[in-house]
Amino acid sequence: LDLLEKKSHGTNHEPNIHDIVENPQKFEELFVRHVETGLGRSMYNCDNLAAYQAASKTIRDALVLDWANTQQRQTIQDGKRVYYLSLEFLMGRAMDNALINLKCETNTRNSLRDLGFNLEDVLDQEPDAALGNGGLGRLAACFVDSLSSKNYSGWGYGLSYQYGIFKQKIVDSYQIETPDYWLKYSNPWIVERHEIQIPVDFYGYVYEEIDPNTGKTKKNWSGGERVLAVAADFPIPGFNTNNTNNLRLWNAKPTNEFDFTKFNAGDYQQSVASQQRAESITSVLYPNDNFEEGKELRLKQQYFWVAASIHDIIRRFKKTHKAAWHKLPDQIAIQLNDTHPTLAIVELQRVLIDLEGVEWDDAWDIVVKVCAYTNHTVMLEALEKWPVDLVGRLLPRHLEIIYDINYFFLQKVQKLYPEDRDLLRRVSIIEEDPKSVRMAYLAIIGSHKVNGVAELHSELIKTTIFKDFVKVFGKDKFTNVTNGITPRRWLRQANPALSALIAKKLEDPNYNYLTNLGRLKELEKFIDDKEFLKEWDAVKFENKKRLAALIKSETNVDVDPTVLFDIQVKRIHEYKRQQMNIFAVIYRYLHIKELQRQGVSIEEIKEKYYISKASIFGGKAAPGYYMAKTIIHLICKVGEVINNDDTIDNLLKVVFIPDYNVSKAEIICPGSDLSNHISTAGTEASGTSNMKFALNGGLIIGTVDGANVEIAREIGEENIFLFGNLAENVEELRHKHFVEGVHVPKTLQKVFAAIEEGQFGNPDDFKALVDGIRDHGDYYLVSDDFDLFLDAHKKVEKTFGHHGGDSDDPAHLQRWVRKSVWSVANMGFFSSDRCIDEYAEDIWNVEPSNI
Ligand code: H53
Repeated sequence: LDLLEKKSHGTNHEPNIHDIVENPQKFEELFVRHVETGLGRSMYNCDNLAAYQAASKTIRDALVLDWANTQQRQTIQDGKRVYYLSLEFLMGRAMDNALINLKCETNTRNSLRDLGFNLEDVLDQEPDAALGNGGLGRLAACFVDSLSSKNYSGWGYGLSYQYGIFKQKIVDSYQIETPDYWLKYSNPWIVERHEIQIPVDFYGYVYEEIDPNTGKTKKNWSGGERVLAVAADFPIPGFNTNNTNNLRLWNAKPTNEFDFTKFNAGDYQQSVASQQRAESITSVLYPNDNFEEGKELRLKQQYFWVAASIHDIIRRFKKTHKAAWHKLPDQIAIQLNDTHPTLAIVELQRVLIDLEGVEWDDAWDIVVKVCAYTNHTVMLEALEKWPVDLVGRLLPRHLEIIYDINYFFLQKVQKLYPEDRDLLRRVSIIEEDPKSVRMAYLAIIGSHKVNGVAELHSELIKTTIFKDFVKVFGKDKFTNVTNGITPRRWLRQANPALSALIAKKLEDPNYNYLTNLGRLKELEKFIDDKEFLKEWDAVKFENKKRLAALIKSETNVDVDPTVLFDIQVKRIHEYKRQQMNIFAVIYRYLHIKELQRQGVSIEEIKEKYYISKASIFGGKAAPGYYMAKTIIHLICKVGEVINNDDTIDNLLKVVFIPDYNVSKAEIICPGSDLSNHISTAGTEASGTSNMKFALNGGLIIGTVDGANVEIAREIGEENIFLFGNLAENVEELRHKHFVEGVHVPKTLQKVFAAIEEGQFGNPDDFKALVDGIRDHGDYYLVSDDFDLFLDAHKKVEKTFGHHGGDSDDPAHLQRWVRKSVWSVANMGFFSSDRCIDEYAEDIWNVEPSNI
């Protein structure tokens, strides 16, 4: 420890982060060295991209020392470690975040200026690390930030996809997907660990042999195809601490074990080709959100990642604890982010019984104590089920173990409920027709805790999809950890002006409130301070201008920053109901046109009916999801018509921002007046963009769903526009649709009529969308919630008033800005730091390490 102490104070030769923070010359010197020797360029032809790479390398080199020290300290302290297994980490950009967490933004800005660069332009060169689809992947990214910032010893394990989530282009109002080769210029934030190579086997067969030590027969697996997992590490800096954890992503590489049979048969090309196939395992992220496609390569990805991670975790444990397996649950917690890593349960059991010779019962006891599972959805199409045949072919030994786990589990169930024969069928890991492995059930059985991600959701899983398991295990196994977001990225980084204003009011020049977000509550003191409300509103206005500039550059549409910005950005999904939003926009437009026809002037319309607004959309549709793509097409076509109607002044604009991603979200979230979180009640497990918008002072229009419920509780129901049918009524309404047919309200009928008349292009393009509601049961209850949605919007407009960007408007300040301040003051609960503390206490049983 003394040695570490010395090193972290910079007595070794390498510069550490503190040198760079305190000494701009040092930064400049290192920067130039990276340009000249690392990149092989001269300072005379160093462009922004090269500057980004050199600056990143400079910061990273320093960070790597904190990181190495952290790892050594954690090894010496030998406390319990947390491993967060997630198939997705939607990290976004790293450099800006590192500057903020390491508190060297100002120095870097100044140094870069001295060298002739502008920090923002340099930051803009970085491609997003977009190794995730949406909420689930971004949550994992927020969690690793919090693990570091709160001084936990916690690593992330994932896959290093060559291609992240596709890039979305809008061509002729349609979504087009293009590949995201994000590693084009190599990534300065990745530390390739070529020495960490773990062989992972697939296929093959199982055989029995006599264990020479015990004389008993034991099972063994001989794999038929071997791939190497090679580590690529991302250091994860904490805010205001030198605790720097690791995010380890695996790359698939061919082994050097050349296929000599093929080679000797003269088929050199083939033998090389089959080697190359190895790399395909980590080549691409599956682009579905809340939907499982069931492709063999996906299962291969899952096992590859899980096997490498378990092996790495066990190797680290054995270094200190040898074969003291009973200590494993005191040393290691593994969190399964959704069912994607469920095979970790099976792999850990296999390692213990087949490779380490632990008895089944002892091993299983350890596995269950180590693992915990987070569920993120109740939607059936998102729950993973793998065909038994496929699992048996790819992982023959694992299938046997799954059957054994199931056998012992069903025995237990039978003892508990001998008279309920059907229960066995219902809770079996194996579904009979078609024969498949229910991964969620396996995850529950192999974990000591199962959590949902918002209160409502955690209650729902206990009464619907996992009801029988509550009966078997008791309700204490099921718990809730409401999601959160990291305030470092989603306040400080996304909204420098607002975070500075807050720091000023809290008299916290070092921004310590960012790791103690409850302090926001102190803003309530200023709620009657008119000058403060004006300052607050002025920040929002600047952020809206920044967003308007993004919209201009992305869509070439001019939006007036003084109008209400009404935003819905998230993955496109029927359950999230972007279709309901665009239908409401159409209704508004038709009504405006109707009023115009009656001779009402634009001024009068503004006076009596509608305030001016811009409806802003963004989000990707899964490439194979026809309905979602249709919704995008409709939004774009409606935008085309409305934005080109020069008779309506600035009353209404509709834009679709292409390629919504983390770095765009950082501009979009601070720029909202209002954002939409309008999923059918009971379908959105939590939602996290609701939190991002609210933390940035935007108000919310939303259904009584997911975390909206808790946001309303925290900030006060009078500060959120809630509407719509409740989760408890959804089943009944669906049944009613089925029995009586769907009742489409007059308002929505008008919208459908306009679409079918061809006002927004070829009506055939939208047939499935309209028919799905009117004639095919309206599964997502758009018809039931539509008028309630319109009413809620009326309330929004009354509250917002005719603001016109004029900060002196007392009515606007009193009605709207006050709500904005009050909301932010009460958003402290939604920090992902709070989530991590809850996981640590209730599920992992770990404490922050001593720094
Ligand atoms: O996970 C988020 C939730 C959100 C939920 C989302 C999610 C995915 O992004 C992908 C698959 C899945 O099953 C769930 O839809 O409500 O906020 C993080 O928990």
